[in-house]
Amino acid sequence: MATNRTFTMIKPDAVRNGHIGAILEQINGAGFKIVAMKYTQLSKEKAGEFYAVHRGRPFYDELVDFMSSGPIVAAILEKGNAVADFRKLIGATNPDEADAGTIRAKYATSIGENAVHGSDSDENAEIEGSFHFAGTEVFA
Ligand code: DAT
Ligand code: MG
Repeated sequence: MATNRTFTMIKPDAVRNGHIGAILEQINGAGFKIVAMKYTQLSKEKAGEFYAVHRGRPFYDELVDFMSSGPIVAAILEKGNAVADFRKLIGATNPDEADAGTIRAKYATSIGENAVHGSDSDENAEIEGSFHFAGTEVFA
């Protein structure tokens, strides 16, 4: 994946709360093009694998339970400076610390259930995109 791509998930809380449409509109409005997208649900095993870097941290089990608790929207997004610009668009991990107007400030309910995922590096964007999508499911 090129460095102008990032990976996102609309998490189960935001899906349950009816925010898929508003979040996708904000993502498109900020200039991101959707090059891959699916509505799916992670098994506990898949969620654990996706967040393996956090294994052993006190919130890991809760995170895995939450991320497998309902459907998500997974997508690969394209834009110049995608990773950094998308992290700016979603705001801080803890919604209490997220800038006003960011997706997490508007739609997250807590630090654990924070509405959206955004990759933290080009390398992880590539790994995470490939985790969810086959090459034939990505439309440049
Ligand atoms: P981010 O999602 O902003 O990249 P992260 O990679 O540090 O944040 O953590 C991954 C997810 O784990 C995060 O979106 C929500 C959960 N999490 C992180 N820190 C937490 C904490 N202190 N308490 C509960 N959940 C937490
Ligand atoms: Mg992270």
